[in-house]
Amino acid sequence: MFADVDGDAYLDKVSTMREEETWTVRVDLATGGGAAEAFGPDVGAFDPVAAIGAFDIEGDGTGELFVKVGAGAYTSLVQVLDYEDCTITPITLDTIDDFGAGATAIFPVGGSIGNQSGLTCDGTMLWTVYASLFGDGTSYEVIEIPYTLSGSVLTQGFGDGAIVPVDEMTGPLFNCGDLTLP
Ligand SMILES: [Ca+2]
Ligand SMILES: [Ca+2]
Repeated sequence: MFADVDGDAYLDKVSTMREEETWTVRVDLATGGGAAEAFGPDVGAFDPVAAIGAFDIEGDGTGELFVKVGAGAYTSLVQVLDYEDCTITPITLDTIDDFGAGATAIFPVGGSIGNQSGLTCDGTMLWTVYASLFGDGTSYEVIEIPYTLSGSVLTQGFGDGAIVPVDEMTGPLFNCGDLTLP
């Protein structure tokens, strides 16, 4: 698929390929050059790894790479990677309570009627969205947690919760520009 990764307004090619047990995500710049990064052997064991595209999370002019690295029956796993100076770097998490700090930035997107997970981008931050249906089925509890990107680290901020009636839910699943899950 094509996306502007380096911010020069020319579309670059983002692709994934498998060599034996290892998946690689690869960027070929429109102007020549590029980069590749291999995922660990535990990634893509059951599902094909697929490039979703690029979106500029923090608005610095260069796109971050979004790659589907796994999927269950209802949920996909989306990994976010940084592209900078011909190098692809997996983005890691810095969390408030240090639980999960340093972990690779991989987020669930999808879910069932009862529980949904998603990602939202507002041009300055990335938000994780979790919605769970109350037992009476009339409304969701929606929790949004912001992450600020600096270099190749996403730093977690304090989350916000809201109660949203079922008929006002618009499906918070994946709202980062034109990106759609493959
Ligand atoms: Ca470009
Ligand atoms: Ca960026």
